[in-house]
Amino acid sequence: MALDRPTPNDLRAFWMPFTANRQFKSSPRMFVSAKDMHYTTAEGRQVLDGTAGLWCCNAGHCRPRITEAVAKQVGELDYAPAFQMGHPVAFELANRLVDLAPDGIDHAFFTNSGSESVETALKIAIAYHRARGDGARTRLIGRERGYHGVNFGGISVGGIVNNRKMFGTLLGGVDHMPHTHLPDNQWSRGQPEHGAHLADELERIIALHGAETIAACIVEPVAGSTGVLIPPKGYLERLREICTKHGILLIFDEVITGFGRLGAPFAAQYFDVLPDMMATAKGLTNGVIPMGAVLTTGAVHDAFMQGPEHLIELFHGYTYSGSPIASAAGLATLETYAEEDLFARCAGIAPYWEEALHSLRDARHVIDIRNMGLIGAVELEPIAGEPTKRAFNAFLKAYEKGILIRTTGDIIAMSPPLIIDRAQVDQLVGTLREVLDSLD
Ligand code: PXG
Repeated sequence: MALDRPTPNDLRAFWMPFTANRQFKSSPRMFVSAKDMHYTTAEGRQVLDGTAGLWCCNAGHCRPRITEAVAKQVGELDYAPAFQMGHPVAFELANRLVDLAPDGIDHAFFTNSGSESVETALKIAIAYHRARGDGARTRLIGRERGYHGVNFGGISVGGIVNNRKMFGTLLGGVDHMPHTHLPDNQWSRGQPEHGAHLADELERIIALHGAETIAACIVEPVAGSTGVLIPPKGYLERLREICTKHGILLIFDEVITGFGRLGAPFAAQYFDVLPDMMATAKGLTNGVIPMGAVLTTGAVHDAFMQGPEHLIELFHGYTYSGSPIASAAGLATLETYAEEDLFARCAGIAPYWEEALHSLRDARHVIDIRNMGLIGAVELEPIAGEPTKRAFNAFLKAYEKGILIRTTGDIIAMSPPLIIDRAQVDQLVGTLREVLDSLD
């Protein structure tokens, strides 16, 4: 009997991530190549990338230096064991990363994704306190509307109900601060005025559980996936003060804000607030090869460096931590950012981006607009009784009209590669206006 095997073009087998599978497979949208600011579809159409892939291709697509570095590395040293053995490229990349990071950040622990960076940072936080004889500090504090990837720790500290309601009991000992998205801040450009006081909710949680039970507090400096929520003025500074006062580690999830998205290497520098750890990924390799890194202060790292020298200090790591090919991609990516001064370029075009986005204030269905660096969100009035549908329709129409945007709920989020020029900003925003005007 013939097996019912799918043909090569059959779409059944691939269970697509975070995708409306049935909708996609009934009318697929396929990219077959990419260059700089554009994707090419299977039909040969050019689509302007308004989202840097999934917030990761900060230098644009198929950049020669990165492509060549990966090709060279794969032919030279394809893989080397990551445990008890090393290879030079990973050490070089770690050095370059701590040079790029704020003063005080001295070490890099490699992972393969943002989700793994988050898990790694949470585990390091708990183990750090234990290593210092403070083993009761196991509680983790996240925030409503936080996104920290999809693994169990990340969805536990994350504040997105849909990401956890299907998955049963998660990490215990987790609490959440309120999100910072206040109606008073509608139409804010850059950092909103109201809401620094929301950081004091951490004091309330500390009073409830006792500081001696809390290991870490994790936040995205700018929340990306839940619709671009910009921290109110003074909020991150206040969080830092409270964490320092109570001996709690502050973790910035910089998976989106890292590598120039705000016009500085990291949000930590943009806001001038130093966390104890930073979770990174995405732009680290320009999205080319999966890789993440947790960056830590010397104090966090040094707490582990005790006891007999032949013993492993941290029981954690991945087969591909700092793999040669990912490391080569990372190095070439950092070189590309530096060579083209892309973080400064982002800062330079950010005011133009802000003006262009906010020009959509009078477009149909728009109820709020938010921006920072090369991140922007346009929030739509939901269709009554059918949340997310209007934004999803906007995404489909935008794709037909040649621009790639992302939607989350009824919010359109954009994060173009940092090489975008003014004419491309105009095209993105102009097309989006046409799309919004044509929507029910
Ligand atoms: N932390 C943050 C802040 C993120 O934005 C992750 C962790 C997880 O990274 P990985 O590499 O495990 O996916 C993310 C990922 C979107 C979108 O359109 C955002 C992400 C991923 C895919 C889509 O909002 N962020």
